[in-house]
Formats: sequence, C-alpha cells, structure tokens
Amino acid sequence: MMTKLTFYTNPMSRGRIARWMLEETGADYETVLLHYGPEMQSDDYKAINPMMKVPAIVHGGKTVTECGAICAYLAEAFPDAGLAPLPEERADYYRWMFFAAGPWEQASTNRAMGFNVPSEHSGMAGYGDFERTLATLTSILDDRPHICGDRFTAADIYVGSQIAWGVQFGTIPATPRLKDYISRGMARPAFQRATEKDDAEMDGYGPETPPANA
Ligand SMILES: N[C@@H](CCC(=O)N[C@@H](CS)C(=O)NCC(=O)O)C(=O)O
Repeated sequence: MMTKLTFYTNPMSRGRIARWMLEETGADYETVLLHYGPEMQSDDYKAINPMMKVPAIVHGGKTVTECGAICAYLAEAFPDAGLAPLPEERADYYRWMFFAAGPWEQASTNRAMGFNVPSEHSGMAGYGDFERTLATLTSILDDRPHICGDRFTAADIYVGSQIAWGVQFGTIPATPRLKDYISRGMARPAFQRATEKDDAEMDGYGPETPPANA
C-alpha cells in the first residue's frame, strides 16, 4: 500500500517550492489549502506545525516542515527521482541547502523589511551582513551550471527557488548567468505542473483574503 502523503500549503507562499519538489518526485499526494490567518492558526494545524506556517508535509504519519527540509526529505524518500546528492555532491548539497535556509532566508527577509544588522553586531548575526551573504549566494554558480556541479538535484529546487524569488523581487541582481539558471529550472515539466496547480488555486488565498466562512 502507498504511504499517505499530505501537503499543507497556500498557493501564494513558499509552499510553491515544496510543490515543485513534490511534482519532481512523481509521488501521489493530497493537497490541503490553508488561508492565511485563522486556518493556519487553528489547533488542528498547530498540531502539525506549531509555527503556524506553510508549507508542511505529513508522510507516513511523520511531519516535515521548512522548505529546505521538505526538499531534502522528499529527495531521499523518493530516490528514483534522482534528486538526492551522490556521495561526491554531498558537501555542496548540505553546505548550500543550509546556507539558503539559514543565512540567506534571514538576510533577504531582513533586507525586505528594511532591517540592517548594525556593523558593530555583524559578528553576532549568523549571516554577518546582507552584502556578504548575497555575494556568497550568487558566487555558487560562478563555475558550475547547478548548485552541486553538473547535475540537477533537490538543491536546485530549494536554493534555486530562493535565487529566482530574489531576482523576481529585486533583492538579487538579474545577471545573465542567473537568468539562464532560473530559466533552466522553470523549463522543467515538474516546475510547470506545480506552477499550473498553484496558479489555479490563487483566487481567494492571498495574504489579505480571509477564509470564505470567516
Ligand atoms: N522557514 C520557513 C518559512 C515559512 C513561512 O514563512 N511561510 C509563510 C508563507 S511564505 C507563512 O506561512 N506565513 C503565515 C504566517 O506566518 O502567518 C520555510 O522555509 O518553510
């Protein structure tokens, strides 16, 4: 019997990264759409993610939250998709997955909110400062077509999505190299399927939209 896989998301959220990963695996999954606000803060959902955030997956009764962890978990749970790192790719894979989930997510969010680490405290901030973090992120692709080298892996879904969103929102400069990298990801059939599914659900799920029964 197939292990049950449930995906909790909102189509206007980082859940798009997890959806892309799910589509790459070819796994069967059930989608539960949550509105921002009361639905994400309900006791039922808090039992799944006490952070009250999407995305989350529940697979065989086990919960995984955090986009980076969801991508890494699914890559291993569905090895036939070939998206988990080969032994020689592991160093780059873990290094850049964690870099994107930690330093980059914090640096880019703080920048978007207009918060800059005071220079005298950059030693305490895990990402130091925005400029350094940005330069490090974009340098990954200076000498390779994918995050781990020659091959597309789950790191290209997670780190690549962060790069694509940064370019889209203007936090990351749109260099020809990055634009080419992003287009290669977007050309993948799984990305297109995921985008179609999320786009089809957008109506009524924005951050300002309360649930219909609220
Ligand atoms: N670090 C988390 C971030 C998750 C996150 O912030 N999700 C946002 C949507 S993009 C959310 O659920 N916000 C609802 C809220 O905080 O009320 C991840 O990578 O999954």
